[in-house]
Amino acid sequence: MTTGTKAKKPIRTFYQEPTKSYSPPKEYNFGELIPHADSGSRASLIESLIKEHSSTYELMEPHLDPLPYLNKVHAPEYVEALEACSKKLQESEESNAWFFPSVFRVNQEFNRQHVQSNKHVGYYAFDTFTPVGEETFNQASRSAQSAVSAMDWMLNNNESFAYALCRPSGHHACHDYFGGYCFFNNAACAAERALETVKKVVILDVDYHHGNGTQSIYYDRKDVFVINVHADPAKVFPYFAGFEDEVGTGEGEGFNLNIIAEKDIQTHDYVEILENRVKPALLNFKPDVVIVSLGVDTAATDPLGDFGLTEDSFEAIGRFIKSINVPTVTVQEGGYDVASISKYVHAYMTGYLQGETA
Ligand code: SP5
Ligand code: ZN
Repeated sequence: MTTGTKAKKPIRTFYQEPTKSYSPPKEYNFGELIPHADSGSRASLIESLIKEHSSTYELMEPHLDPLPYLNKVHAPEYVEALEACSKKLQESEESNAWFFPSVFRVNQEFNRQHVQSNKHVGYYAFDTFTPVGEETFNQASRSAQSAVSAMDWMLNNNESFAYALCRPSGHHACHDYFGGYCFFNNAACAAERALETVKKVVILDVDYHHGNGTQSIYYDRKDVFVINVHADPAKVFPYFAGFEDEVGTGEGEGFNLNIIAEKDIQTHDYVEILENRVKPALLNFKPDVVIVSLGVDTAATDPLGDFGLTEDSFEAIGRFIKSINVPTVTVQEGGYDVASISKYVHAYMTGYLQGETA
């Protein structure tokens, strides 16, 4: 039998219902309320993938308790505060209650940690457009559960690829504060599961936005090398992190790599960054496992981003990942062109699978 006729393994996809009902209604946009970009309709991503390409994806049940990993990546009092906030909202009179933080701890002289009411959750927040709802804690925990389960499954079964279809996203979530539509850092939780078995992990973040949370969690560590390709933070969110001179600190110095891509960037230049800048650094590190934080808000059609990537670009990114030849868990991050996100994710997976026989 030739390898050409060998049936390809499906993409093992870790995902847990329900998530459509989880839909922040609005976000602040410079003084105005607009429909929230992380709308419940983003959850249709999975339906589209499964319905349109049923032989390519195999739905897997997330099986691993995420709590130990949440408490490792995040401050336990932060995890508790988020749980308490969602619970208080459930107990409130209002149905489908959402709390928008608007008072933050920043660097104030006095910062009393007393999260007794949901109104205090701003202690753990860094922006106004990431509201907390009744289902936020559950949904964010399940999202992390998909990520740790994908990693656990891949390592336990000696497999080389798995996909965690996470929502909400994770890469803006820091050790003890949330923002950028993210609460728990799903990629970091997966990294912590990996480190129980292996020694060195790369997190490659290709979301349009810089993954400030992932960077900050691993900034002083040399066992997790964080590589980010993203839009210029001088111009776009998260504004205060993601510059190229941020290279890590202490033991972690040299194990954080930020690469800023220009507005309107297209396939050729994007792949050149991956091949010429990401690949040598990544391979030189000799990771046992790679985690890809896959945002498809780099697409030309994305309402938040201003990159110029197309379906072909995502295929090329998938082929690139395969060419790295290291076991990989792909974790879903952003992507807000709801009508096309499944097309972009599928293109990435197609590229990966093509790479397999190339
Ligand atoms: C996971 C992820 O991709 N989070 C991104 C959060 C970025 N939020 C920036 C929102 C500010 C811009 N307001 C939207 C205007 C839409 N036209
Ligand atoms: Zn993003």
